[in-house]
Amino acid sequence: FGYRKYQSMVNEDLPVPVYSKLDAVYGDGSQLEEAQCRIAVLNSKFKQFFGHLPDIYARAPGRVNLIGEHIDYEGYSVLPMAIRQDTIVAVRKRDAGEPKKRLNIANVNENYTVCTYPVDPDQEIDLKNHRWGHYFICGYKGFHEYAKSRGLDIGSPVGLDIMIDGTVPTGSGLSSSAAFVCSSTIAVMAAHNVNLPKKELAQLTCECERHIGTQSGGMDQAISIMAKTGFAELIDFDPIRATDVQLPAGGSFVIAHSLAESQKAVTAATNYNNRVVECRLAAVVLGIKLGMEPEEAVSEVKTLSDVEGLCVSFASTRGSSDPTLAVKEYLKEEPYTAEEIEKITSKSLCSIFADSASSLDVLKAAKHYKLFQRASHVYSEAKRVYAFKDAVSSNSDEEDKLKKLGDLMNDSHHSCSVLFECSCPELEELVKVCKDNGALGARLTGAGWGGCVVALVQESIVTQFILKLKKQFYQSRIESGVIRKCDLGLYVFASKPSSGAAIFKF
Ligand code: NG1
Ligand code: MG
Repeated sequence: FGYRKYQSMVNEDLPVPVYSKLDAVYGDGSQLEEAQCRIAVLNSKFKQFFGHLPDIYARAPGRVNLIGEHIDYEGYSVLPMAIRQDTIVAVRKRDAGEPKKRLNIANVNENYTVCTYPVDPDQEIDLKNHRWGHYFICGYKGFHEYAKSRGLDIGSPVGLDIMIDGTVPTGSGLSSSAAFVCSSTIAVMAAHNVNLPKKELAQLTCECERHIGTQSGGMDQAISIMAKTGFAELIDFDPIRATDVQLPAGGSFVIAHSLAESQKAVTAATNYNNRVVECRLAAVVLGIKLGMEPEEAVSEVKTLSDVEGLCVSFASTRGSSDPTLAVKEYLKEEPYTAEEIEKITSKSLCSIFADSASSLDVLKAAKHYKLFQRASHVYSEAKRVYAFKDAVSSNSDEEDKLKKLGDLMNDSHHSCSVLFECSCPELEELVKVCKDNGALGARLTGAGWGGCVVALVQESIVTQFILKLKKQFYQSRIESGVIRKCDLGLYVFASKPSSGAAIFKF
């Protein structure tokens, strides 16, 4: 869009920090006490299970995305912040001589039964049988692939004992998956005495998580690794970069769970990966309509950002710079059938996606393709991210800023809901309850189809606001037994920007 690139001020060239004390990450208040308790439990369960203490711990936080949904995989910048909830992975590398050469993955939460895998960095992950331990293997495989491709000497693979403790609610759009994959990758890396610049690790962990079968963009891993206390980050891709964003004082972000769980790894073919495929097709069709040869478009165009330049030059013939003008002109609102698209591309959809098994699953499940809606969402959402960043850095007074940010969040939600269709009835109800009770803006966060809402609320009314949500959204669900009253604090809470991944060696 010809926006200026923001000057980077962060530490993406530094390696993951290694600490010998918990307070470097968890401060000195109740969070520190909680962390001390978690480590004590991890250690005692580790000892009980494996007969030793762990050598090393890695932690990585979940995140809440403030704005910029479903555009990271299209190459556009996003604006998340890390939350305090995180995953800690404790690991001990078995000596080469020790028996039982397995990867043993246990969890302090006994609902997650122990998973074991062979000591084999080349193993295939059995995607048809989803197991929670697969997320660790994503990091394990990814780190070894990286080491191999860079010629790092990490010795031959040995058994690992692993114990996990996660506090990011799962299926909630707060990236429990990325917290798990990032902490696992870092734990394996640290166990092999390697450390990498954060930006390299952000790229690597994004590739790691794709082993689970979702065609993810890199937002979650980038923020989990590069976050800094007190700042949200504008994340750019290609190359990955993070720019600190200081949120205006007087505002607070409240996260509230819709209680609809979204199991992205299981629903990928109809939800997440479906949208990735639709965006690619929209980009290819736009490219052709704007003058590319079909063959060239099919082989070169991967994302909507690849054809943005063409869309903008089209718009300029109309005296505008808005890429959605080209979308309106060249894509029809009615859904496309596969045959209609194949006529434009002169190539069968199966051959376009022949190299991606998960995309072929999408084609099998899809009835039609909503190219107009998906492209309109992506281009407009990409603009809202910069508008958000600009509003934060503008000179207007805090109240105006907060109002502007809230409006952008509301527009983002509307676009996700109507154009990208990644909302659900529970999220719609919760967004409405938030707005009815004074939120300046409220939107689904993360992939959607369930999970959490993030609401921007005046700091002065946060306590009151949360009470209202409890009454108007959660009370009936407590009465009908969906959740327990004592767990409410896990489902609705105010959140401050927290710090990124770290390694502990005590
Ligand atoms: P969550 O909410 O963690 O499932 C997913 C993707 C992001 C991004 C958002 C939508 C993964 C690991 N994460 O997040 O990259 O595309 O959806 O904005 O797939
Ligand atoms: Mg996820």
